[in-house]
Order: sequence, then C-alpha cells, then structure tokens
Amino acid sequence: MTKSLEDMIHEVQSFNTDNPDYKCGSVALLGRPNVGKSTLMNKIIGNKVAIVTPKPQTTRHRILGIHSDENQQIVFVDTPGIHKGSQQLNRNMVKVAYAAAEEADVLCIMQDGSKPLDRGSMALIERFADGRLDKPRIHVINKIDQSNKDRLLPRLQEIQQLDPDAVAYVPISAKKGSQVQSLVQEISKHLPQAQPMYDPEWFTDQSQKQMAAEYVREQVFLSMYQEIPFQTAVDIEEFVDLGDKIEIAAVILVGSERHKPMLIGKRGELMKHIGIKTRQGLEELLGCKVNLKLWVKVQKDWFNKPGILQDLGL
Ligand SMILES: Nc1nc2c(ncn2[C@@H]2O[C@H](COP(=O)(O)OP(=O)(O)OP(=O)(O)O)[C@@H](O)[C@H]2O)c(=O)[nH]1
Ligand SMILES: [Mg+2]
Repeated sequence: MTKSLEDMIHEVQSFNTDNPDYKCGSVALLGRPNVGKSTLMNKIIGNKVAIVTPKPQTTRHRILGIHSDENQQIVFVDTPGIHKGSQQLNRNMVKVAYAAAEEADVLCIMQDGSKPLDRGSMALIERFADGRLDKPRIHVINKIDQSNKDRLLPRLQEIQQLDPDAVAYVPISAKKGSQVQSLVQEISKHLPQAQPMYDPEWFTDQSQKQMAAEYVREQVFLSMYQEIPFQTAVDIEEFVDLGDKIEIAAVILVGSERHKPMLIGKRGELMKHIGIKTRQGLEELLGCKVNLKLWVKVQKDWFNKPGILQDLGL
C-alpha cells in the first residue's frame, strides 16, 4: 500500500545536513512517451507522485519527485514524453521536457527496452549525444521484465553506438523495481556536493490541489479511448480542507460538444465510475474522506488556445 500524504509529512526524518559531503542535484527523466519515466520516479520516491497510464502523453508538465536520505537529495524532474504533435499543447509539453534537460545536473534518457529502437528514439538519443548540453548522460533501458538477453544486448549496443560518451547504460524494470537501486547509485556518483534544496520531508513540489486534478485526469485517461483523453483537461474549482474531510469540485474540460456525452456515458455511468475511482485514490493519498463533485464543460479547442493553456498551467 502506498503511504498517505499525511503519513509522509509526519514521518519526520532528520538528516544531518551539516555533512560537508552531502550531495544534492536534479535529474531530468527524459524520453519518448510511454517509456516509463513516471513509473520510475514513483518507484524511487515510494509514492504516486505522478500519474501513470498505458496511454502515451500522460504526463503534461514538469513534476518533481524528491528523494532524500542521509547522504544525498536527488530531485527527479519527470517530464512529458518527447513527441511530435500538431497542437499547441503538444508543442508546450515538448518545450517543458527540453527546458528540464537544460536545467538539470544529470540527464536520464529512457527507452522502452521491450521494443526495437524506432527512428524517433534514435533521433532523441542523437540529439542529446551531440554534447551541446555538457552534462552526464545515463541511458536507462526500461521494461526488461518484458524482454530477454537476446533482445536486450543488441539494443544496449545500439544505444552505446549512438551515444558512446554517456556515463552509463542501465537496464531496469521500473515497474518491478529491478536494478532501480543500481540506477540511483549511478546517479549519485554524478551529483554535485551541495546542501538540500528542499525540506527532506517533502517528496514533491505539487500542491494537493494539483495532485487532485492529476488523479481525475488519470481516471479519464484510463476510462476513455481514441482522441478523447488527449483532448481533456481538469481544472479544480474548489478545494476545501474541513479537517476530517476535503471537498473538491473539479471541471473536466473537453474540446468538442460531441465528447461531452461520451465522457458522461449512458445515464451518467462513466462519470460516476471516474468519480468513484478518483475519490478512492485521493482518499488514500490525502489520508481522509473526500467529497468529489465532477462536471464536464465544453471549451472548444482549448488545447490550441494559449490563454486557456496558461490558466491550466500547461
Ligand atoms: N512491463 C513493464 N511496464 C512498465 C514498466 N515501466 C512502466 N511500464 C508501463 O508503461 C506504461 C507507461 O508508463 P508511464 O510511467 O506512464 O510512462 P511515461 O514515460 O511517464 O509516459 P508519458 O507520461 O506519456 O511520457 C504504463 O502502463 C506502465 O505501467 C516496466 O518496467 N515494465
Ligand atoms: Mg509520465
């Protein structure tokens, strides 16, 4: 079971930050959509900081996951998958990923090791391999639980050929946790000596309200098909903490009139399902009862409107 936000906050850990050898730095998690970046961050942090779904383009903004122990603080920066898309939203997402790479101390460039390297993945490796960003690059080959030695070895060699100057090539399974500790150790080697940037009790920079919006969107992604999830956003209109329970009112934005009835479902059943699943997840995260009200609102082509994207933090 994952720890509630409350548990994490009360789990006071006092690290000796007077330690002159203490290390602290940020690590950008980069890659094509769906390779497992958010899964890896959640695994290392030990909590669901970022939502995960089987659909590509799940992550839309930069999300911090903070791992602190007595020797180091690693600030993971989960990023949207790098892809080509015609909408303003897609272009903004890709910009976020490249900006995170510019700011980070270490780059983790991730591939789905269960599939052959496609042209997009190769281009991505080459883009970072050109050394324009003078930072240590670690190539992470994920989903090894769905691969085998015969397939993995040639993939590793291919990546090595595309980027021979990377500091490491680490095969992992983010989902199962295999080799994740070795990856953390490898990252540690490249962190600068510095005092922690964040309070060691924190595990993310997101507010509860932001996480609530993401939890609603996760359920929309899991429940809807075709283009609908990609043209849906969530805005929290009300978030009231009453001590023993939290009242949340969320609006689900859709980009066209015809998506509204599809999202609501027959007699509102789909919406009810999304509401129940979100509430269960939020109660576990927030450690208290949650009252959740959901509405669907049509905002034509919101994903191409800079003003709305800005309001949504996208
Ligand atoms: N079998 C297997 N599946 C994995 C592994 N890591 C992630 N997945 C699955 O891959 C899918 C995508 O995972 P995410 O963590 O959302 O991928 P992402 O790179 O963050 O995707 P975007 O946010 O869309 O860029 C989910 O269904 C995960 O459960 C792994 O190690 N093994
Ligand atoms: Mg993600």
